[in-house]
Amino acid sequence: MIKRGRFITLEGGEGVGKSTNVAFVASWLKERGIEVVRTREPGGTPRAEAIRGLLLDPSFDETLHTDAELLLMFAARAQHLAQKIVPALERGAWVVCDRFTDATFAYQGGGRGIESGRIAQLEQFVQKGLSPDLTLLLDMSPDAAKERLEGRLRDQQTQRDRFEQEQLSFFEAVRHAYLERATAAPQRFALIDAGQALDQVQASLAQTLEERVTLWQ
Ligand code: Z5A
Repeated sequence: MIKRGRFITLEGGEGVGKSTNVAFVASWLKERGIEVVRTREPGGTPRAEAIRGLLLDPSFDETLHTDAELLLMFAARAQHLAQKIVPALERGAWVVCDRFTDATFAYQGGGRGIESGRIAQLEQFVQKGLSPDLTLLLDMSPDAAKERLEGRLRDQQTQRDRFEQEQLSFFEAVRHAYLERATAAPQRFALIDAGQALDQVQASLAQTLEERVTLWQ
């Protein structure tokens, strides 16, 4: 049997520190001699990034239908899997991805109210059984995460994207859906308290990686 690389995802609501900690996880693995491909969703390849642009752009004078949003997420994912994730795993590299299908269950399922069975059908169609080996769920109150994000939006003077314009109740539903998924698959998920100071968050991530990576090698 071909030994494939491991697939690690980081998940959580907006502003919980996924981008910051994807970099931390990737360098932790590289320091141990592992080839790492760092990527994100929606996006990760030029065409999938173009779909990301469509999904996040708040400037259209037309609402995006929830089914169209769901299908675009999976269209980007199909491209990302075919062009980047699967080839990397097959050559033995490890993939560290900022968001994946748990985000679809949380945002399009929990947030938008799409029935999870319909999302699971697309998951099966697009992923054909491939799923992450480990999902690091960065969890904190959406209220506190929003404050962090406000600081960043102020510093970088960037506009809110289509998701960042949602109300707090939307992000509370997203958090609830993530926690339900973590409870349903405790062997895949590791729950990290993202409300702690960054060095404590990264100490928790390092401890989780130490435990899991040792098991895999
Ligand atoms: N989406 C979806 O609906 N369905 C799907 O299937 C997928 C995605 C895949 C784009 O994702 C949107 O797509 C997303 C869900 C939707 N929208 N939302 N919300 P994204 O991942 O690009 O968007 P995001 O979650 O909004 O990412 P973000 O704003 O970049 O947040 P983050 O990556 O989690 O946080 P960060 O940039 O690492 O940190 C935020 C700030 O906090 C920054 O200034 C850090 O320096 C600071 N920070 C980080 N950690 C700490 C700690 N521990 N203490 C204090 N400050 C900290």
